[in-house]
Amino acid sequence: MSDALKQLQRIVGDAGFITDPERARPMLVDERGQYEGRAAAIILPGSTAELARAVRVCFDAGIGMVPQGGNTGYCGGATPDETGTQVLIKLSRMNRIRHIDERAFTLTAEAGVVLAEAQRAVASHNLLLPLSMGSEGSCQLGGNVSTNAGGLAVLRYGTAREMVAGLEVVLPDGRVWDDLKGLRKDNTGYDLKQVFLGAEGTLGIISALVVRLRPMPRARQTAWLAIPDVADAVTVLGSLRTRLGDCVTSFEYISHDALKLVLNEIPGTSNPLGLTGAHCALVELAWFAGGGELVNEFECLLDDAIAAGIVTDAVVAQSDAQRRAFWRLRESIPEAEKRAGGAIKHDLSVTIGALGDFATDAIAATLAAFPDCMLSIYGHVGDGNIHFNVLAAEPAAAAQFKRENAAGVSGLLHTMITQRGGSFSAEHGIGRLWRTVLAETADPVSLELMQQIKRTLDPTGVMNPGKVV
Ligand code: FAD
Ligand code: 2HG
Ligand code: ZN
Repeated sequence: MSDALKQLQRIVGDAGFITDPERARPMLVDERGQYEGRAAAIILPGSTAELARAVRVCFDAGIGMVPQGGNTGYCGGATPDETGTQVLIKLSRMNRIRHIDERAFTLTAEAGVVLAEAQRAVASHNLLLPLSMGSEGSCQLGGNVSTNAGGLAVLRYGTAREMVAGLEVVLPDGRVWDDLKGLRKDNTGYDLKQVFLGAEGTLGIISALVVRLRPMPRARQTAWLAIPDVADAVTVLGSLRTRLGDCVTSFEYISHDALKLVLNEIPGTSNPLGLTGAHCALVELAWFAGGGELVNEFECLLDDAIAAGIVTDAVVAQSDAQRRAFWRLRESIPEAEKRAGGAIKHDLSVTIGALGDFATDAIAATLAAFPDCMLSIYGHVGDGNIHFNVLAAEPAAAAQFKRENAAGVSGLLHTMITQRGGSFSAEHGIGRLWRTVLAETADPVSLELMQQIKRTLDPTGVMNPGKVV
């Protein structure tokens, strides 16, 4: 073992130094099984001080460092490369909640706190941490803000970036930047935290953060709608927002084939509206007061939409169990895709008004070029963001289908979305997966600025090398 590795072991102790290959393996393979890396060591620091000392050792020795949270990211950003020279820094032991401030509506926590645990902790104070996604049982706050995660309630509450009131970051040379004051207003110079949010661990390791919370709504209503297509979903959402305002928290689209995949692959699921062959939307409203009027207005709106033919049928959840069953259908789509052999995945966004036409054209173009595929299209229509996932028609052919068609399918869809001024990675980031696409498609000045920021904060390139830029 090199001197540097021996120093790391001394800093984090035996509890924080993993050598057992069985324990190491799940941390060296990414969520989608696209990358398998090797590491010189895997360390789990127990505090910011330990993390900072460990980073300093790596910096001095010129060792590349790869931060990892829950390892649920989609772009291989948390996986070391294949050389076996990098050190994987896993944040799981830094999982303490430091403070919940009921008057300031903030949570101060270490970066390794699992999102669902943070949600539960603040809920016991009648507060809401509005970030929510299918991976919340495993992903960590540090990973969430490092990917600027989106999820299921961006429509009302914004992406992870908008929930951050303060950060503590260990910089690539081991210095600690402490900005955990949690101020609502602070215009003293540049807002430095923005640079680290969504940086996917390439500029420093987030060790703690202050998260903005919301009051816990007193009531909510969840409905499952059958709709003709994405364009109609966008129209329905427009009416919802105009007539009900900001109480619309989620508006998720689920294509008929995505729903069919879940019903086939996930035991215990059933179609809330019977097998009508329609596409669906999952709508959730949440409010504090004036619920009677809201519920009436929502029912009138659904009647009007049905009369106009933009909704063909609707069911409102009558219990929490039914609400959870609706959400399970939506959140199980990634797992259903996995069970069907996996998908060539895309995370696309355009301005919401352009989403309907984009979906129609992209479906036609993909089916024309790849007639042997199955499309699983779903996602956060309220944010102009859909997951346009392409699978082999037969699960048995999935591996070969993905191998032979991934470049062609993704090239087609990324070209189409770029031509429409959209984004080829709306919420999942760049990591290792889309680094070349970013380099090829980004505005040259944007790319130059990103590279300059990287060089300024990480001049020797030791922080998550080979990711993003
Ligand atoms: P990791 O996967 O461990 O890391 C992700 C990136 O962040 C890596 O580049 C890593 O180096 C870096 N990183 C991690 N921790 C730190 C830290 N403390 N400091 C600096 N860098 C760090 N994403 C969405 O946006 N919306 C969704 O709706 C959504 N749904 C999902 C559903 C499922 C079933 C799954 C499997 C994933 C989903 N994701 C979604 C993707 C993923 O869960 C999110 O990107 C999540 O924020 C990643 O958090 P993590 O802790 O797992 O990060
Ligand atoms: C979701 O919205 C996630 O469920 C995952 O962002 C999307 O698996 C996917 O393609
Ligand atoms: Zn998503």
